[in-house]
Amino acid sequence: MQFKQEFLDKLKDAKKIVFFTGAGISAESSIPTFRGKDGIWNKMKPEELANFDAFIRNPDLVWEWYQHRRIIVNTALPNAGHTAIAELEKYYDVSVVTQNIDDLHRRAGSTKIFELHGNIERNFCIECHTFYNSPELEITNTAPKCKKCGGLVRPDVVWFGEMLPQDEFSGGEKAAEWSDICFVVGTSAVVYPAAHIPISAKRSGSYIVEINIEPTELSRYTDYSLFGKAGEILPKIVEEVKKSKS
Ligand code: BV8
Ligand code: ZN
Repeated sequence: MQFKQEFLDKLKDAKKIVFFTGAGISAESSIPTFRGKDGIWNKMKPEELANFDAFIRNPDLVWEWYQHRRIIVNTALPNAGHTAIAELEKYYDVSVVTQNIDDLHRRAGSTKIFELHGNIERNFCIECHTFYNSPELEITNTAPKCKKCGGLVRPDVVWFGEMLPQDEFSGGEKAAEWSDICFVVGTSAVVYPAAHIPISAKRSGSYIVEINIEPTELSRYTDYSLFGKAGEILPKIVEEVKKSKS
C-alpha cells in the first residue's frame, strides 16, 4: 500500500495522535457492527433496546440482548487493528477515543482510552448506583437484582437519550483537539455528540485521516481517506512508522 507523501511527512513530525474508533475496528474480531450488512440495527431498532425506557418496560429483554452481546465480546479477541494502535504508543503520545463498549482496545494493550459510550463489562444498580463487574453478577438471561438494595442492575453503557460521561467526553475531545493527527477508524459517524469529536479536531488544526471500507458522513471533513479494512491498513502504517523512526 502506497501512502501519499503529505501523510508520511505528518507521521514523521507528529507527537500526539488520536484514534477515534467505532464498531468497524471490531468487525474483524467478529463483533457485529450496527449499520453494516450484518448490522445489529438490521434486526432490531435501537429505540427498542438501547434506551432506558425500553429497559424499564422490559428489563429482561434488554438484559438478554446485552448478555448475548457480552458473550460475543468475551469470546472475541483484539485484532491486528487494535494491536497496531497499541504498538504506536512506542512512538507517539496516543489517545484512543472509542464509541465501542467491547473493551478490546484495553485488552490489546492501549493505555490511554476514553470510553464515550461505556463498557459492557461494567453494570450498575439503577437505585443505589452500586457498580458490579459482570463476573460479580450471577449472569442469567434475566436482569439481575442489586445485592445491596434489590434494585434493577443495568449495563454501564450510554443509551440513546442519555448524557455521555462528562470526563470521558471532554477528555476525549481535548485529546482530539490537541492531536497532530486524528485517525477516524471504522465509524459511520452518525451518532452525536461523539461524532462531533473529529470535527472539533479538524477545527483545531488536526490532520484527519479516515480508515473505513467505504465513505462516511465524515469523509468530506477528512484530509486523507484510506479505504480498506482497519486490520490491514493500521499494521501497514506501523510499518511505515518503524521505517521512518529507524
Ligand atoms: C444524547 C452504546 C442527549 C450502547 C451507542 C437527530 C439528529 C442528531 C442527533 C440525534 C437525533 N435524534 C437523537 C439524537 C441524539 C442521538 C443520536 O445521535 N442519534 C442518531 C442515531 C441520529 N444521540 C444520543 O442519544 C446520545 N445522547 O444525545 O443525549 C442529552 C442531552 C442532554 C441531556 C440528556 C440527554 C447518546 C448516543 C449513544 C448511543 N449508544 N452505543 C450499545 O452499544 O448498545 S451508539 C452506537 O452506535 C455506537 O456506540 C456508536 O456510537 C454508534 C455508531 O456506531 P458505529 O460505531 O459508527 O458503527 P456503525 O455500524 O454505525 O458503523 C461501522 C462503520 O465501520 C461503517 O462505516 C463501516 O463501513 C465500517 N467498517 C466495517 N467494517 C470495517 C469498517 N471499517 C474499517 N474496517 C473494517 N473491517
Ligand atoms: Zn442497589
